[in-house]
Order: sequence, then C-alpha cells, then structure tokens
Amino acid sequence: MTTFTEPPLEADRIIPRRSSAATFTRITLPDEVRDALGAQLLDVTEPYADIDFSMARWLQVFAGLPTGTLQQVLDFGRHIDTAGVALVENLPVDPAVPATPVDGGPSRDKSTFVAEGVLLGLSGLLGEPIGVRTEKSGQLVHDVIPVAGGSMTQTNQGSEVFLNFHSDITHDVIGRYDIANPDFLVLSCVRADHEGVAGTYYADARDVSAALAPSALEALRSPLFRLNAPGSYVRDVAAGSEVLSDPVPLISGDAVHPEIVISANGVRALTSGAQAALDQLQSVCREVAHEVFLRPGQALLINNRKGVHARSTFTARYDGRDRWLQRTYVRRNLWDIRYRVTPEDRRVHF
Ligand SMILES: O=C(O)CCC(=O)C(=O)O
Ligand SMILES: [Fe+2]
Repeated sequence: MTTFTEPPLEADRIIPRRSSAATFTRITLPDEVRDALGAQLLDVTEPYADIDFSMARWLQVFAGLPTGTLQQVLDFGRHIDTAGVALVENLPVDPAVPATPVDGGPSRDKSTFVAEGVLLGLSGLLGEPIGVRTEKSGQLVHDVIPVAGGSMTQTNQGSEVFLNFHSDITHDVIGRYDIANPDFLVLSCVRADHEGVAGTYYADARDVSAALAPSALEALRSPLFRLNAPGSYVRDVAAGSEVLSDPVPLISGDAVHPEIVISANGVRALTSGAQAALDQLQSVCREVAHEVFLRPGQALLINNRKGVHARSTFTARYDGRDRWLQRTYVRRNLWDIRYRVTPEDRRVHF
C-alpha cells in the first residue's frame, strides 16, 4: 500500500496491502511552472460561451509544461501499459474559493476559472471532455459535493457510507453500460473535507486479477453479471427502479491488459458462483488499492477501463466548507459515441 498525502489520524480506513507501484504515477509540477500556469489560467474569463476555443487555449497553456511532465500526462492517456491512476500535484488554485454549494453545485459565486482550467486542461491532454444529460444535467464540469439527502447513497453525493469500488458507467439503450461510458475521469480537489480523511481509492485490474483466486477470476470473466444503471439515472429517469444491462463479464480482454467494469448502484450476479466471485472482487479491490487523500492543488487522473475507484466515508457538515471536487468525463474520441450525441450540443450525450 502506498499513501500519497497526509493520512487521516482516526478514520475507518481501508488498509490496502498489495498494490503495485507500476499501476500508480505521481506527477509533480515545479513551483515556477505552477505559478506561470496559474497566471495564464487567471486570464481565462467565462470559458463556457465558446468551449472549444477555451479547450484550445488551455491546451496551449498546458503545452508549456516541462516536456518530461507533459509526456508523463500524455503517456498516461495514450498507452495501454501505463498506470491506471496518476496523481498530479502542485497545480495552481483560484485566488479565492467561494463557499461549497450545499445543493451539490454548481457554485454561482465562482468568479475565476483556475480550477476549471486545471480540470479541463488536464482533460484535454487525455481526450475530449463530454457531458451526459442524465449526469449533472450534461455539464462538462461536474461538482462532486456531499448532499444531505444523498449522504447514504452509492453516488457521488454520499459521505456516510463507503462508496464501493466501481466504474463510472452510462445507461445506454443498447443494453451495455460499459461502451459509451468515459474512458477517463479527472478528479480535481477544490476543497478537502473538514477532517481531511476522505480517501479516494483505485484498484487496477492487473493487480486485481493477480490477487484473485483463479476460479473467481474465471467467473468474473464470464457473462454472468447484470449492471444496474447509475444512481442518477435510476433516481431521475426510472423512478427508483432497477434498469439492468445485458449480462456481461466484469473482467474482459487479454490477461496482460484486462478491462474491468463494476456498477456502483448494484451488480446482479446470475449464479451463486458468480455472486461469490463478486463478493471476493470487492475485498480484493480493497487489498490492492492505491489510496489518496486529495488536497487543493491536486488532481487524480483515473483510467476508467484499467481499474475501478472508490471513496471512504467522511463527515459532511453542509456548512459551505465541505469537500468539493470537480470532475470531468473524458472520451479519447467522440466518433464512437456519435449515436448518443444530442442535437443541441456535440459534447453532450444522452
Ligand atoms: O469522491 C471521490 O473521491 C470519488 C467519487 C466518485 O466515485 C466519482 O466522482 O466518480
Ligand atoms: Fe465514480
């Protein structure tokens, strides 16, 4: 296990033990680069009116990273054998951060766009940020903030329950939720939780596969699982009822480069053997996970196919000082998901 920022003193920590160094990358910006980046990002005002222009501008700004640092981010996005998760640190922050919105956001009081520039600039080095209509109303920048009504849910509004290891998936009428979903997520920290104990975890399918019993791995590689649609979809579109995918394997692809999918909102195993393998999967994820306590100025790049992520419990106070992450969903390219694009906006999908 590797802990990358100050660990919590007292918390219901999960104790990962068997993660491999090869599946984690740490990318640190030099101070002068952080400051130069911050000054340029402050110049961007109201980025959403012409988002493709803003993406071009941010790409230009991030092209000024030291070549080795830039390559680390690009390699993370383009290669099949690189780490599944990268912590980027010493990033610039906004000069003033308004209150954390108690309704889950977005904030109406944020007047500078440094955090958004960091988030979308990093996203642009990995691919194209997309919106999904049923997730955060199709916005490109998702606020991940604890919301009182959702504190016990398996969604990004939660805080009082461990958010199980999962992939971010999208409901899709084709019956597969792991095709049009994001290739990457970027999670950028605007404000840490009060106690600094909220942990984000990442379990790489390579580490998971190596740690599973062979019989469990075989079951997980069989199409014996139906994924429930995301909590936001079930809540807002399906009036709370399950909307299950076609039967799929949870681990697929060749042994050296496996892909993994797990839905946060429930996986239905079709046999008792599959259920036993699913139970083993969550505990193996805990054993092999990387653990990060995100702080302002840090962002996590998450490959949503190479591994699954999770979040610990933490205490929300709903006082305007709660934990606040900004998140993007990133596709390597938009062509393959053209069947889902909305007529109103070429970055927003059904
Ligand atoms: O809050 C976190 O650290 C991760 C939440 C999460 O799973 C997500 O935003 O997709
Ligand atoms: Fe997630």
